[in-house]
Amino acid sequence: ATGLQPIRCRAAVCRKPGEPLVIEEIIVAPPMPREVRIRIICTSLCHSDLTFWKLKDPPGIFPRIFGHEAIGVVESVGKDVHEVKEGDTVIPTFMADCGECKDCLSNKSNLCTNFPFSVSPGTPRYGTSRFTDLNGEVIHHFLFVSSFTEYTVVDVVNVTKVDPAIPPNRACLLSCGVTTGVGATWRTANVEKGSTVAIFGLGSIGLAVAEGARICGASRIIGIDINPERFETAKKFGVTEFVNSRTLGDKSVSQAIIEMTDGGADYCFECVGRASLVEEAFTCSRQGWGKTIVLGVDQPGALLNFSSFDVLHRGKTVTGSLFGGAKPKSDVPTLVNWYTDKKLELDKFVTHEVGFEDINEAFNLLIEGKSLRCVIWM
Ligand code: CXF
Ligand code: ZN
Repeated sequence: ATGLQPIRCRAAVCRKPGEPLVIEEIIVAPPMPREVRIRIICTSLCHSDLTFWKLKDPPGIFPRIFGHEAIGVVESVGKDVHEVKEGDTVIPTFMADCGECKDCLSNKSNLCTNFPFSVSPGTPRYGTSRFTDLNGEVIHHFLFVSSFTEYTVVDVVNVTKVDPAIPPNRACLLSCGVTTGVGATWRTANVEKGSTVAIFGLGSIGLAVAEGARICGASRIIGIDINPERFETAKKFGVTEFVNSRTLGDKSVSQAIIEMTDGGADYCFECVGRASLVEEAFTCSRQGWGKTIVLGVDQPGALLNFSSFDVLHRGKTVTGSLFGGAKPKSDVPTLVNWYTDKKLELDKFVTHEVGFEDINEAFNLLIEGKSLRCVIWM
């Protein structure tokens, strides 16, 4: 370990929105108090990286190091870090778990009050950057993780120690996408055995919801998408029925689902990020106990439109599920155990693996819809 010295290493820097990443040498400052410096083993590409990589406004958050789904080894720790030590294998998460606030102490919430989630360009505790280029220019962080670099600095509230025995190219998926989808069924919705589940959007998050629903013992898992090719893949994730929303004619998706389920689905998950789809999901959730869980990210300021009648007279619920409602420091290790016990399948999510120098290929595969998860090895 280099202790409290700056490290010079390679990073895939995004200089301008939407432009290919450039692998360059950067300087990574030592961790500040309560921070840890991590050597990234591997990272995978999540759709949120694409969303923010493309984003032209608000301006001023470039150059930036993206990546937030990863696993690594602690290289050094800052002052007052007792939870992890040099050599520990850790999973960084964009959600914090301070373990001390009202939310972290409650089993009902994963929304840390002391370190709330935001898309800040800096670290959570200081709001500053640990990255500079060789000209001394600041490079910004992303989602408190920034994993497209050989070394990164993450606050101790954003790292979870895990069993180093788990293969890193599987464990990294628990850093964002798979935990979000599986957590949404297990932690947010609490899907019971025998339930009927409807999933809007069969990308990685929708498929992780299907995996979670299968684990929870749902008996019907209905996948809704515009791309019929996705159904073949979805079958491997436990999806039992498919609705192509493009070929329904005059019927709306919700009408189709209500007919298929004799009154509506018990749990509806929106995994696309479009307000109109949340409304469709809400409409086809069953009266009395139907729950709609919002996972997709719409434009900031997007409003949801549904009737107060449906809430009051029909007893329906809508809820969000950031990181699947999972608490990083306790739930991520549980999911690691589920993988080891062969209860949770992770292998099928990894469709591609590339070396760090081919990181732009991982972007292209996801943009073209060819990959679910592409692991990038450092
Ligand atoms: C997302 C969650 C919602 C806001 C943007 C980031 N997380 C990870 O992909
Ligand atoms: Zn993500």
